Amino acid sequence: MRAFPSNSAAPVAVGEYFRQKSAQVDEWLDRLLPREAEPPAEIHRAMRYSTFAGGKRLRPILAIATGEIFDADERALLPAACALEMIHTYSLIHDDLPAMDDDGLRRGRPTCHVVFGEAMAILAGDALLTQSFRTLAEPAGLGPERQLQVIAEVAQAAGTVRALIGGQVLDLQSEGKPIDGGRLDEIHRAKTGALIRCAVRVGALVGGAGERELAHLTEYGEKAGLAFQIADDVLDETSTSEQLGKTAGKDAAKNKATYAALYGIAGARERAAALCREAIEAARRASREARLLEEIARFIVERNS
Ligand code: GRG
Repeated sequence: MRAFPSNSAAPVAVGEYFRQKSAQVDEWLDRLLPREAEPPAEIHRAMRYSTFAGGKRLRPILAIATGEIFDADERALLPAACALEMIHTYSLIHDDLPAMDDDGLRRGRPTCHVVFGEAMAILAGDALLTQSFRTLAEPAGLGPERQLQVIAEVAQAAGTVRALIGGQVLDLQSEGKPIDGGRLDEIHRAKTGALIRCAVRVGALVGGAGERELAHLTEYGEKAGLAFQIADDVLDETSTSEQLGKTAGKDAAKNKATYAALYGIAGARERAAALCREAIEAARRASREARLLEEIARFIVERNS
């Protein structure tokens, strides 16, 4: 299924890759989510409203790019990649709720609770999480052992131990308190990094990567995940809400600890660049076919939204 020369010496057109794969992810998401008219229609409208609001699709694309290194079967890879986007979208819906970040803008649109009400937004998040695991449990030709491994991997990343929900808890508990770089890393390795690391591992597992490759790719995912959050903190301070599609400057306004606040904009950029270089080295150790992962690591720190 590889449409791009990931093993070629020529620079890979990462922008074009994102465009093609985003379109493919959107097609599969459309197939995998309940139709809008399906009763009770309101919840399906809310799920689709937030899912098809124009996200970058970074997590599914990381899973796909990693799976393609091992010539993974698209019929197993695409649903698994979409399951990750469902979880990511659920986390954004819940993160924006009044009880959490209380935000009115996401992916360039009013947030789910602003349009559908708080109760429906909570349910839309819950339903996307549930649909994600239903998708992962559908027969995918992977064999039961590998399929269970993928499901367990995603459940771990979405959970509380060094994972999405646990990171959110640490983040909430740290508000208004002085925290050091180690604690900030701990929060974001969990809150943001776990799902990015998981995306790379899911792609590798679906593709049947060996232990050695999986270890190097895991390191890539961890470094790229943290670099992503540092870049996000910098963008929060240097971009407008229009550019980001979400409310800019929110963390600073809430006096939250961020990489930009802790290290300064230049210092945070340097740290992100160093992590990007380390991620690229790990990807090279994993495979000579990992050129796209190298380009995606660069995109993660150089992006402007
Ligand atoms: C409340 C039970 C319960 C669970 C939710 C809210 C939550 C747990 C976790 C929050 C996780 C979170 C929102 C992390 C932020 C990660 C981040 C930087 C998101 C932005 O990702 P992009 O830039 O967004 O990839 P797009 O819109 O492009 O997909």
